[in-house]
Amino acid sequence: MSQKLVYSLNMCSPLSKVFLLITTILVTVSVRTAVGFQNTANFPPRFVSTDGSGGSGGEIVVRVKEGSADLGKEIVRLAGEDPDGDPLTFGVLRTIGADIVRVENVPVNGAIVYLQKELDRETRDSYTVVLTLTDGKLGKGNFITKSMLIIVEDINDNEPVFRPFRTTVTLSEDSRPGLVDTVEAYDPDEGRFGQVLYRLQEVDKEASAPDTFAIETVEGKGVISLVDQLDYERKSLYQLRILAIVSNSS
Ligand SMILES: [Ca+2]
Ligand SMILES: [Ca+2]
Ligand SMILES: [Ca+2]
Repeated sequence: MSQKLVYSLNMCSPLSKVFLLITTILVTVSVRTAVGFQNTANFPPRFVSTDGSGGSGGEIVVRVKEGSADLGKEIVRLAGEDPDGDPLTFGVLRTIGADIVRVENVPVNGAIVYLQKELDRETRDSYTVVLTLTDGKLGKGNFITKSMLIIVEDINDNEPVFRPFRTTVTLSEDSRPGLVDTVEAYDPDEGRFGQVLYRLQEVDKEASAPDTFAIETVEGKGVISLVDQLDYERKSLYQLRILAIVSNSS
């Protein structure tokens, strides 16, 4: 019994020495790795909110007016921060449509986005551009990105244009008051800027017929009606001039 016990202790002793040695080596390696990691780590920069138009959260939404009013103007200010204090550079990804803006870096860690193209809402009413941010340590072509939605607001820059219509209408003198014809003018602007109203304009005393014909705006169309009796012997030709007008106030 006692012999067996001694033998067993002898076997254990070298094993536990080896085990302790390995453990020590492992601990040393682990410490070196941790120190090395801290020396080369880079924390990426991030966008921060400036005027509430976009922080680290969702996309930035800005509104610009079509036409020349906002051309060259500042549309949004960007700001960023970097946990390591690296200097930051903002930019814009050169995707289709991104050339409508120019990003100018300003100290400290900020940028101003300018509108550099005149926009036409009737051609395109929104753009999404991708803003970029780097601390110079993310590697070539790598950026922190944030999308910016640019909504193009309407101005009243179109006049209504008449769709083809009949220029001559023949009525029998015994026609009863009622519908004569319908005209329509189209204005591509939005809302009231594109809402066409119709009026009859007096051409001259002889030709005009304010009491004989009337026009009403119904669902965007001009409905011309005969509102009086006709008398061929008294008057056989009427000339109507129709105005398509659009309110200029939004
Ligand atoms: Ca950094
Ligand atoms: Ca218009
Ligand atoms: Ca317009």
